Amino acid sequence: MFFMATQKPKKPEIPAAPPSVGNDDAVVLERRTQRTQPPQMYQVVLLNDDFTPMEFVVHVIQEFFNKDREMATQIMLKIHLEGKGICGVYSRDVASTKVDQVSQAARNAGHPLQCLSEPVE
Ligand code: TYC
Repeated sequence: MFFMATQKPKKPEIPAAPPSVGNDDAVVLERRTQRTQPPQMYQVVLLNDDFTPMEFVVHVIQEFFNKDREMATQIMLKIHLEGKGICGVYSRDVASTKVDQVSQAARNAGHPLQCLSEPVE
């Protein structure tokens, strides 16, 4: 069995700009192209603290942000030296899931590691 659409798909409407009057009194209708904004992206950030072992942070970055050991170590050292560091950039839902996963892993291991996400400028 198959179903047929009952309505023709509608073309997206492009809003017409309000009529403007030119020098010669002619009415000009401008077309404005509709532009869809790309979705807001979110960077997932780890914060430094004095207690979480470096090895655990490297493991977390490898595990949840799919970095190799060398890159994970570089990111961890940057956080250690500068206070915070970006581990990855994702859509809002994925970023939120990463924050939850990292926070849970840190809690389970008894470390105070803080993870958050923030909109990319
Ligand atoms: N500063 C921690 C230490 O010296 C290491 C560390 C790095 C902790 C990065 C958290 O996000 C972090 N053991």
